[in-house]
Amino acid sequence: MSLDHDAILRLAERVETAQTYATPIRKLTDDYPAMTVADAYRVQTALRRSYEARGQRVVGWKAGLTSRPKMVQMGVDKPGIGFLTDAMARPDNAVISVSDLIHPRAECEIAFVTGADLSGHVTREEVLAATDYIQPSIEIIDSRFTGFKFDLESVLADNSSSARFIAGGRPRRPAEIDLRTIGVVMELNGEIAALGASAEVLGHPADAVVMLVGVLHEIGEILPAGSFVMSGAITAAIPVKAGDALTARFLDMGSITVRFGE
Ligand code: OOG
Ligand code: MG
Repeated sequence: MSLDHDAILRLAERVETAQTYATPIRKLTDDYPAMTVADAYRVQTALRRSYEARGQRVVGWKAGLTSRPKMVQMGVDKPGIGFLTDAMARPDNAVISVSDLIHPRAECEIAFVTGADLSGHVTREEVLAATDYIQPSIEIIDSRFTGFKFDLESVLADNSSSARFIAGGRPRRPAEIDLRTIGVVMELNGEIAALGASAEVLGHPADAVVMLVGVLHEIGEILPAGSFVMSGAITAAIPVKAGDALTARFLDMGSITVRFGE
């Protein structure tokens, strides 16, 4: 850590303003080149506290940059995490407004819903044992940085580009399904836009939850029972705009559809 407390609060405010008004900003390391990953998570924590002070509730967490297609697309080679609040949730079949987003992109992810606390250094088996069910999800990300270009420190401070998320499809118990071989197809306006399989996510999506719980430990948090956890995009993210319809189909787990409007 290298930034003082005032700088952390200033950066959190800068990010919150960009998120609230959908106005792009320079990446934070342009002005604070000494910023570390630990500083970035301090900014993310200040942002989380500010949203909570405004009445939003943290309902879960997301892992990001956990697949090779995402790392290649974004030019970042390490995963990270972000928080999810009730205000970011949208239902299946929702029309998602894009006028309060800068340059949204859609991702398909395997989500975990936990039934027991997880903390510290956990194993894949411990994650699976603590998982009530897994479920399809779509994440709408929206980097607050100009041109959707960032480095690891900047994107973590921007809550890992979190914007909206949708859960749907058919929930499955982790023991019923091979979590590595879930095929996914993303259709944009009826055309196949991306496809992949869940093993793209760190070899096994539960390992993204292992990583996430480890980062939570480093920032002094645990993953409480009842959390909704997204394990990270399986394919590269797809840019979306008003008028688009996106369907994510998950093998043996149903599908989720969202439409985008002004
Ligand atoms: C960072 C967030 C990535 C994922 O699922 O990989 C992410 C970004 O690409 O803007 O949510
Ligand atoms: Mg994501």
